[in-house]
Amino acid sequence: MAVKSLLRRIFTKEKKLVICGLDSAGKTTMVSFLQNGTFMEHTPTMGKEMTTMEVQGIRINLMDMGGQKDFRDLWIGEANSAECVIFMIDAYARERFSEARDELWKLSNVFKKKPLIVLANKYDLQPVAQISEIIEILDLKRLPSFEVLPVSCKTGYGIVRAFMKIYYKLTGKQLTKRLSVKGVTVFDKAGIPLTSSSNQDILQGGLFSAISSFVQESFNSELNQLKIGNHVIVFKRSQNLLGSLVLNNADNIDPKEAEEGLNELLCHLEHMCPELGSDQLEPQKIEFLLSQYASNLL
Ligand SMILES: Nc1nc2c(ncn2[C@@H]2O[C@H](COP(=O)(O)OP(=O)(O)OP(=O)(O)O)[C@@H](O)[C@H]2O)c(=O)[nH]1
Ligand SMILES: [Mg+2]
Repeated sequence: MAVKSLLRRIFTKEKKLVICGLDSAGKTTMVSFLQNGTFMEHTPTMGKEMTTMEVQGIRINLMDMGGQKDFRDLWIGEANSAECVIFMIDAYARERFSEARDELWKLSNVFKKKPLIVLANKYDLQPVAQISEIIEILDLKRLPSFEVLPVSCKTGYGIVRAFMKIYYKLTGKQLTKRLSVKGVTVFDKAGIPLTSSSNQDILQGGLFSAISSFVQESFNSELNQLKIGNHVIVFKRSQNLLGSLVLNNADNIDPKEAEEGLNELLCHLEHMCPELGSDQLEPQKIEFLLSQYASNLL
């Protein structure tokens, strides 16, 4: 890389992230989930495609590499000039693991000098390979440093956690703490709770009944916050659903930020459940989608 462009990158806080992996691993789906907050279908990437994101003052140039055989020769050049490389693997496609290993090891010289993050994608499907199995099959223990993280670029499972790790490897800075929500509940149009997710037993007993009865009684009111004891409960409505988040007063979370997080979740659920538009509800589907996406909020 030329001196001037190297210096420009250091001084403008510009970082390059490259995402490689076999065709159909889900690389472009990941990039678009990061941009849109939900799943979208894409055509295969021809060659490579660059996307730029600005995250907490750092400009990230994300190079999404085409995974088809014809484009794999392009990976090494891009990986060499990146600060961090992601290798994505379809954790459901066991029959392609050895092909993935061979392609990953063609980049091994790159990983002697810079961090490798392996994203084990499609963790919404069953049965997926466990992380230990992926480490074994890709022979990762022979590399000086690596990290393997499970994600689903369809449901959003693990996306925030993975991005926080990637951001740290890329910039050496921690992303500001995520929401730290205590519990999240989704209700239907009539205010009937469909499903909850929490990282403690917080949604059992009194607090949950209080939230549910509040939603039932004031479903059409404009009220979007409630204080109960040490907790703040934030409500948000979408076209066909209503969501609530329980926050701990002591955590000092900006309720506006919590509302934004809740809104993103509801938009994702509405987008993934088009049947809601014709007044059909599949509670099990919503339950699964919430359990996967909740990893981004809790
Ligand atoms: N079930 C499931 N499907 C996924 C997931 N991520 C991506 N897919 C699907 O996998 C297929 C390939 O996704 P892409 O993002 O186009 O794959 P890619 O790695 O960019 O492929 P190339 O551009 O050819 O290298 C699409 O049909 C996606 O809908 C996931 O997490 N779960
Ligand atoms: Mg692609």
